[in-house]
Amino acid sequence: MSNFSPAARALMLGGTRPRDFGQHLGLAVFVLILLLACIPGAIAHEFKVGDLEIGHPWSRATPPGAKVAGGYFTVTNKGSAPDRLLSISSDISEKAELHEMGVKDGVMTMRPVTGGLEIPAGGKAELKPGGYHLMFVGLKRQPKQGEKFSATLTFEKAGAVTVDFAVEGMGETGMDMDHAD
Ligand SMILES: [Cu+2]
Repeated sequence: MSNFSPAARALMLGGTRPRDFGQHLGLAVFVLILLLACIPGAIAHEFKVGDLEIGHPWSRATPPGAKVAGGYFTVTNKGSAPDRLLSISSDISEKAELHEMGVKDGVMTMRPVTGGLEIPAGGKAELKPGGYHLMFVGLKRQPKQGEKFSATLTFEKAGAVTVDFAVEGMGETGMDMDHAD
């Protein structure tokens, strides 16, 4: 053993370099997780009303002159009875509707949902691009990336709650389309 250089010995013993690298990588990941945990507002924001949790409401910046903007979030129902999203209102638009998007005869369409959206007991409803979503119709101004605007969601059982929609970039999903109303 004493005939080998320290480097060679280290290599034979399994090497310290790869292990050091692994430790540093682990530390870097740990620090990154800490950093993300310290700025929850940038990652997710959440609102509660009754048994419902509304996760990360977000919208998208719109081009000048746009008349509508989408709204997306998840609703988790921690209760033992189903609830229902009945109506939405916001100062940013004349009115706000609940819409459903789907493909019919190969054409992407969206239509207002009547009767509200059910949030099953112990389950969740997801409003996202390409599926159920809110539509802020008759925009009074264009939502700008990086800002937040508030909207009030009214549920059948849990009642009303005002949440902040975080405005993200314009091309956030690549699913921009004309509104068919
Ligand atoms: Cu729509």
